[in-house]
Amino acid sequence: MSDDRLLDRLDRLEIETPSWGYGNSGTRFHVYPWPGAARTVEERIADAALVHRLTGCCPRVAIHIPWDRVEDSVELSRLAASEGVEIGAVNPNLFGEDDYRLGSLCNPDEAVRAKALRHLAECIEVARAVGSDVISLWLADGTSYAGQDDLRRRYDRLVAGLEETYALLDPEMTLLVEYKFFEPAFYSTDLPDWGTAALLCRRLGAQARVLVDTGHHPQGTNIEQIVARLLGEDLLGGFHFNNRKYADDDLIVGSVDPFELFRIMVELTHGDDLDGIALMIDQSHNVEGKIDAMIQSVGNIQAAYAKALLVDQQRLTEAQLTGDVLGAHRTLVEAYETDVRPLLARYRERQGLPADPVTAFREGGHAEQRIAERGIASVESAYEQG
Ligand code: LRH
Ligand code: MN
Repeated sequence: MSDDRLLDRLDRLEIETPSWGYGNSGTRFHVYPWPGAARTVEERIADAALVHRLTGCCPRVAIHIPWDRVEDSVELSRLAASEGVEIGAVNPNLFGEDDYRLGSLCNPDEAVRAKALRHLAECIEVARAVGSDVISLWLADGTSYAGQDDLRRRYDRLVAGLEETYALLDPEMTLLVEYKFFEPAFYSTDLPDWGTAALLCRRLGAQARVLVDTGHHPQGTNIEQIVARLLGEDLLGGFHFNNRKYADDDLIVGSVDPFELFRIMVELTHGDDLDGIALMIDQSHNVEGKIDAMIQSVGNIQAAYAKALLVDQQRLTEAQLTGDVLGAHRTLVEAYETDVRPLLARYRERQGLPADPVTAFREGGHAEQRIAERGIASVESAYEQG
């Protein structure tokens, strides 16, 4: 692919950042407060807007309800617009309340299921108010002991709950269905894998699509093959990019296995463009600064995307069709081993962006300004809240 075509593709690459990636977050052991970290939805949007100004490719910020709930959602979208970004996917939260101990849509208690549906209806209303057409749904629902509940009855409840939710969507809305193989449930998860998510999306209809969170698979899973399958079935709706070494670690995307991220991008770039596929980041920055970690993440995605676009598809296909195993593999690795930093610097230069956005953030006084304005917000981990 010519550099110009590649630069055009980079110009069109859009990455959505998560509001929850800008605030203090941690593990059940401790939450280490970061100086100047965002404390309110307004500050989270302001930080997302700064990331967009420095990278040029993050025009939307995903919100999570109730973490980002406000009185006037229309006002929130106006605030975002005044900062130069839009509100992206609206993420319901059906795990952060006592009532959801035994699940939300899959809960044996009908009253709890009804409560969950009311929350989903509220999130669809918020999406309408902020001008978003994406509801991004993850369910923590599951069981922790064999026999705790009937696995088929839970699935039937899940289907019924999702069908009621789907019926509430406006025609232009998309319901992203996110799966995860375990945690916080430790015996069965009601939406554990891509197959279950795909079956549900097929059952619901064309507005339902599968969301692949790169941290939600058992070790050794071939995620790019899942991506290829979902693309082939026109069921892929989007990604929650992050990286993990062990479980759902939510580390910086590409920080543990950049070759895996590249392989995923190779499948994504098979087609002509990424229309209709939401590229979103879903991370929690427990020991590092939030904003520069997000900018680093965006850069890692851009680099993997650029390398994937450099794959000599014709040579690759020839090698594959003639059974030249090593030749095919080397064609892929050649693109992966290409240094795309000069190309990304040209892309940024063309867009009037800083050549190295992380350095621009670090040397731009942005962190110091936020510490002066916001100080250090104290937070307690799950254990400390007692
Ligand atoms: C669950 C998950 C989901 C979000 C949450 C913040 O592990 O990936 O996407 O709601 O993280
Ligand atoms: Mn996720």
